[in-house]
Amino acid sequence: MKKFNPQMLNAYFICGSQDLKQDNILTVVQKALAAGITAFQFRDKGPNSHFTPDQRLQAARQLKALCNDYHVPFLIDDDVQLALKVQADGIHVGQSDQKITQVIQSVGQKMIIGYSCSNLAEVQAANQIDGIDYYGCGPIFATTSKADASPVIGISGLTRLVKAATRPVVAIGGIKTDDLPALAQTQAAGAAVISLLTQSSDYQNTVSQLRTAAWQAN
Ligand code: TZP
Ligand code: MG
Repeated sequence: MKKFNPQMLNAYFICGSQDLKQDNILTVVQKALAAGITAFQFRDKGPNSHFTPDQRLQAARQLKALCNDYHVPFLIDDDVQLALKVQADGIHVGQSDQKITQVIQSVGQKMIIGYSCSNLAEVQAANQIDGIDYYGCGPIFATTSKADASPVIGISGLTRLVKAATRPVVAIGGIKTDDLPALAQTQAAGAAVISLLTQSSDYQNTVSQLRTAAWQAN
């Protein structure tokens, strides 16, 4: 059964092996969970991933168990087969991943479904599709964590997308703690971050700032 709650978007951590230099992903995610993240997405892909497909599967199983211990939803980026195999709590898909309507058909009843939308046309099209739980909108600012990121939309772009969206929106891309008040003012439901946490020297403090921004209550 899917158990989506918009508050899970408040402090949404995304990570894969490509985002870490020497650290073990289990150690990093454990620290983030202990600090209070509200959702975790395993996004392991691209030429800089350290994992073979078998290692990725093993890591996904271990990360799912870890998130389970903390009662935090475990989502997988893009890979529907992997998500089904490890019985992930959710799947996040982009515009150029497997078609969203197919994803909904494969997992819709049992998994939380997130969908990336980076412009008004994408939000309006997504609004017409039943079964999506939330939109990931961005990149808000320049990011070095995603090579093929869409053009930056800024706070003004995010404001437009949140207004048009019929679902909760999590902001993504280049987000720093100083940006959180402005992001929350757009009535977004939270922030999704990679480097803000992987480069943080104080996970407790960073996650607490993410959690306590004045996000849209829903
Ligand atoms: N999608 C849009 S921007 C982005 C993704 C996965 C990367 C976000 O990483 P960071 O380090 O928080 O900018
Ligand atoms: Mg994707």
